[in-house]
Amino acid sequence: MDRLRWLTAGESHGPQLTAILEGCPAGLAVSAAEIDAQLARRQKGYGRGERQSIEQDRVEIVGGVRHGRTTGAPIALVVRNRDAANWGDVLSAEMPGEGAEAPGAATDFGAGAKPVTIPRPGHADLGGALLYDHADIRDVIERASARETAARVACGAVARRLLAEVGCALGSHVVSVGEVDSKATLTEELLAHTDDDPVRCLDPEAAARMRAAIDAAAEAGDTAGGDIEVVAFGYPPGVGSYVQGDRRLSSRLAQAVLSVPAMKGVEVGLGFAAARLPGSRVHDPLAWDEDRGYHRLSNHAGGVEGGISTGEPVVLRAAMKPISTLRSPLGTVELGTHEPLESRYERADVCAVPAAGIVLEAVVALALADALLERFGGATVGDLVGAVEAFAARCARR
Ligand code: EPS
Repeated sequence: MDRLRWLTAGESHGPQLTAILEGCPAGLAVSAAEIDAQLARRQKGYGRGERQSIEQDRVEIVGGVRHGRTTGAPIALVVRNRDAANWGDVLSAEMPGEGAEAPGAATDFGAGAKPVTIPRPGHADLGGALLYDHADIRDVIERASARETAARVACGAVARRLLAEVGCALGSHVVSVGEVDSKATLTEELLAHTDDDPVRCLDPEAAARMRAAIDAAAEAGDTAGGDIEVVAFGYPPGVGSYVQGDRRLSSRLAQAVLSVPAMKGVEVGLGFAAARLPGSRVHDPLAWDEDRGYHRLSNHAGGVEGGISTGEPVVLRAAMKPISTLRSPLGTVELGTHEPLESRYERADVCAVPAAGIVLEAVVALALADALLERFGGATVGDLVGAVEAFAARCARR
């Protein structure tokens, strides 16, 4: 993350999420409506909890965009937390005054002034409390919450717009939930249909069974994970490099995928399956014709060879673990007293795999845009597009 940098700040139940995206070329058409459309996609998905009925995520663009176009300055984005109104001064930056009481202190989802001292297994709770020496795990929960991903999706929406300028469009679909696998393949034509089903699965028969699996998990007080595939079509060839490990496009994409909370595995192209196949069934034969120039006859590599984009679709898969907050408790130990206890429940989703697809699209778009800008530069969108076209013309002459 060198050329296009982004940072987020804010707590799950604090006043707002804040993001700064720096390095976007000038002249890119950016609108709050387009960012809001991405934010709305992230809020949906079968298996979400009550929180999404409180939030209606909307972005405020407060820097770097003038009259609908980026200026080249850092882009500042704000997404307010509507739920903050239910948390009184629990998250306030100032010390609450004498006798101040948090509204919602009696609710079952954790809004209260009482310190949280029981770490939930699978969360950042214990590690965070020990790392930052917090006596109240609330200080960890608030920032470790996947609520933060709304800010990433806002940044990612800008990156998507930039990628569109060079003819690249990306999307995602859910390929498994628990034991249920989808047989569908995401094509460019299907990009407009990935959100038609509430589990975001393109195989209707599998989608029905995925919904049943999520219902069964909810019934059992449990949670469900799954796999998500992200595909970027039309990403220019020649981005990334083999010359240094951190320049490999594949390593940058893997880092982006694993930066999303709950992601435990990542595959590029055939991924883990490639290890079980002979080389003759893994590697993509090369070809050349007048229309397409150099190309591959298959795309098992997932659009990256030698750390360089090939021009074929970039195909990534992410494995998401089940949400760590369970209604049926697991064993834990109280912070400080060391008393063995059962874990506490704090309102959460049963399955966030469909929503995670939107977050993965955002971080992948940001990583692809960053690598693209690093390779082709550009103070303006026109500079960038011109450099991509010049490289295509150079390749066509070889
Ligand atoms: C989350 C817990 C839930 C989720 C949240 C992530 O929030 P709450 O504690 O308010 O019920 O809804 O995700 C979001 C708020 C969101 O917008 O995605 C967690 O602990 O990570």
